Amino acid sequence: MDNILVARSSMPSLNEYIDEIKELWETHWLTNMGVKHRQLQNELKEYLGVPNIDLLTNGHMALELTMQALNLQGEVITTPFTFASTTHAIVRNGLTPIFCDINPVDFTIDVNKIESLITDRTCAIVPVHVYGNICNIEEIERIAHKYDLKVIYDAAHAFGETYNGEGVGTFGDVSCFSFHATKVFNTIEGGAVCFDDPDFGVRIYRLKNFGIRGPEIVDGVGANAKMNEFCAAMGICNLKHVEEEIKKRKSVVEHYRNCLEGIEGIQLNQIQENVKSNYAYFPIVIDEKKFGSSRNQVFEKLADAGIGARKYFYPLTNTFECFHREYDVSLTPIALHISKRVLTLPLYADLAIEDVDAICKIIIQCKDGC
Ligand code: T4K
Repeated sequence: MDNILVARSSMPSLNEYIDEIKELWETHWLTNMGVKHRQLQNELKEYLGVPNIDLLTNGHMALELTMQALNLQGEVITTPFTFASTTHAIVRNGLTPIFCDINPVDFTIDVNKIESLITDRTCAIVPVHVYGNICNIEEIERIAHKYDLKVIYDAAHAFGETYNGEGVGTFGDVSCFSFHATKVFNTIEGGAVCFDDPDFGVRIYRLKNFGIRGPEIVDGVGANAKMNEFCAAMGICNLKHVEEEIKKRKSVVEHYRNCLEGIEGIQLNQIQENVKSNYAYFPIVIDEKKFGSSRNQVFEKLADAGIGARKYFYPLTNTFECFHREYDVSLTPIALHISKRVLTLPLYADLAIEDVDAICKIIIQCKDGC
């Protein structure tokens, strides 16, 4: 068996991509909101069912510039069970992350614990649709409304999902997507913000282009976060195949479920009601006492066989060295518990069913000791 990694980029055929980028050799227009950028933006707006969208260089800049564009100040309630990006975007904006625990069922923010963390310095909530599991949108909306807080969803894992038939990008003030190479839909590197308020759209557009308002006016301290034409062209190609890709992911996930369902000590990712899933990740949580082997032992056994499962998301962001123990991890006990037990198994559209079988076999062999 060849090495199998946790993800594998979806790619169009080489000819399809060449056809899409050919005209760039005629126009010599390679970046700065060109034809491909505009086309992809329009197509994604429709596909995601959102009122407004802007494209950026990556999901991280989507988060970082969103917080800047909303002029946030003070404390932001978020979770530590996420990729570095979510927390770093908050800290890099000079904001203070206040870590809320997650719920043990779908690993999203525990809405019952948000209100006790709100102070007169709280300005926003940044929940994460982790693994594509949709947060408790109604409750977050209720709390945000009650305390007049902004809501920025980290929707990096939730591309194309719907909740009660509505695109996930329509919830909160802003939803930030990632189109990284490892995601369900990729533009090589890329990201987007989805939002309702046109004024926010003006601000984010300027911030992604150095704060330039007009040829002779620069009235914002912006960054450079423009998606280039080659990335946009990759997105145009990949978008044509994304439904098929999600279908293939679904059958991989169903096969995993069939193989691993009901094994004592293994918790599978929950299937959410009213959610059209994109099958972004397949996490399992291993309870050593019941399963007989630890997450780390299973991880090592898989690695020995050339299978690159990943510990997304371990360590928690509130334990990162760069924060020098500034945050008290005992305040997020469920997140800590899950992060020590979670393993994200390989998942991509072309993962062969025989490979899923082989992965599951190794895991099952670890039952009652590796
Ligand atoms: N918020 C959340 C919740 C996120 O998860 C992320 C990103 C962001 C925000 C920020 O979005 P971006 O700024 O990235 O757009 C990967 C991705 O780089 C990252 O995008 C992703 N989350 C995170 C969960 O996973 P690493 O460091 O684990 O990636 P790496 O290089 O180890 O790749 C993982 C596997 O993917 C490889 O084993 C093989 C495969 N792969 C990788 C690359 C780079 C490919 O098939 N093709 C490739 O080009 O972070």
